[in-house]
Amino acid sequence: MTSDVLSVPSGLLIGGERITDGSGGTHAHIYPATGRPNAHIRLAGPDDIDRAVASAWEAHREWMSLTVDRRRDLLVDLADAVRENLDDLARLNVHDYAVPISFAGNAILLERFLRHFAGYIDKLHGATTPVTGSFDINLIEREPYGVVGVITPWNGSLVVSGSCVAPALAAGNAVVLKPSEVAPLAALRFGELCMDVGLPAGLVNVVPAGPEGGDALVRHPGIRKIHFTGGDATARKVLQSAAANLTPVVTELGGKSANIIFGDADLDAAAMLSAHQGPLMQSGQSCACASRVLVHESVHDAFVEKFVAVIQASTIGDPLDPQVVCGPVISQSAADRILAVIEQAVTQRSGELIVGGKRLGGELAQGYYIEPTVFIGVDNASALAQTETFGPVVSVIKFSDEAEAVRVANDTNYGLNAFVQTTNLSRAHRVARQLEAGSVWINTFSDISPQGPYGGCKQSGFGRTGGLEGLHEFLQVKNIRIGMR
Ligand code: TXE
Repeated sequence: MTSDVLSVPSGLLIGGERITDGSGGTHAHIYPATGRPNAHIRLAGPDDIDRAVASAWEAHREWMSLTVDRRRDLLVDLADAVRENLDDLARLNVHDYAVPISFAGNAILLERFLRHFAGYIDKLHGATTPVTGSFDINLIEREPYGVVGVITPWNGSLVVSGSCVAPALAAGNAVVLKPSEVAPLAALRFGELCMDVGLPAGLVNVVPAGPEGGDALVRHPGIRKIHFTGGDATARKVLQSAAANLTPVVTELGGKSANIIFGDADLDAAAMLSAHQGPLMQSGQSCACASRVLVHESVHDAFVEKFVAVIQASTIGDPLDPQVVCGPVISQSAADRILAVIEQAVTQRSGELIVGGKRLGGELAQGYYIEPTVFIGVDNASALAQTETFGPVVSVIKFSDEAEAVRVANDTNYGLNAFVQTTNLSRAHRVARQLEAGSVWINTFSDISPQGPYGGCKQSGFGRTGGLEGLHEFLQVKNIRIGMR
């Protein structure tokens, strides 16, 4: 199981330059599939953040001095460069967080977001309105913030970067992108592509950093908006720090998504989707993990049998093996935390453990591998069903009617995604409108697209990425009134 890393900049990208002496110290990047370091990353400290913000302001002014068609074409060039380097980016995704190469191709979303939002640049327009009681002219304009900070989690850093950086640039902003210290590699490569295609130096600065560097970014007076993606615990710290300058923040947080299997569902399709959207995809380390599977009593046993069969037939192992669909979890501490969740659920009889529950040994012993794990008969009030596990652990809960399914699905502090498996069109629409979730996926995976606004409600955050809503997050409205006396 190799962990040799492709050549990546082991530094920061600030103002179009590679800074190898970041003041945030050096982070030994551990490859989760082997438990061994595969890169040493210089992290940004507060002074590096300050340099990045200053260079971003210069780049913003240069970016806005270009015509809309020139900005559009540069973003299209960046999308082309991402497509040309997709294999490299996918492999760096693997080296970042050991996501299986079979899934790492989701880096294509970065290209899709860039190409999609490039298309807005020469179409962004304002409006004029009449004025009550006057013949003045009233203009409504949408303007960029100037410099925005984007903070991304370790999982799906390219997808999250794409969903934030693309609209931010299209709106006219410069960006200081802070990937997680745990997964900086692919983001740094993306930063290099920004330089290669000729974006103004400093338009996209990539500054891997931990909490200290992240906090310095949030508190920086030169940062006019923050887009944060991560856990709700960290989000609370970010919001407290952002209060210092009353900096607006968008938050994309965790989830505990319900996946409702109705009696009329195609059980084979539902079992396949539930297994991959549940414990298998990114080893359940996804905000969109369908971690609570609600099954109608009429099909419960038949579904569970099929569900377990799909999981047990899946290949777990080396992320660089194209046959592998489930890799390790991100770290030793994550493995310890997830195993403790499983142990607590067994001890407290939160449900019946029917599959998995242990760390994998043998040739996988060096990596942080946990068996995909399924509990049935789970009490939705238990910690197992209420707390985001962020690992390959799912809870199966039986329900008897639609109203109960909706009630249980909504009985959570989160509200990011929900999934519905049914062949009844009326039920699909009826249930989708009752579910407290920012995104509802009916008979399909959470296949994020640039057109669909993505985000949560309740403690899954606020604000959106994608769609026109995602673009407007990076624009602020100005009203201009011209007196015609
Ligand atoms: O999050 P963390 P992680 C969520 C997922 C899970 C979490 C896991 O549900 O809850 O993210 O990702 C930086 N000030 N989503 O462990 O620890 C940190 O360096 C400023 C939801 O990475 O919250 C990292 O870059 N920044 C998502 C980022 O915050 C700070 C999809 C997130 O770190 C900081 C993917 C501080 N004080 C994961 N402390 C979605 N909704 O789309 C840390 N950071």
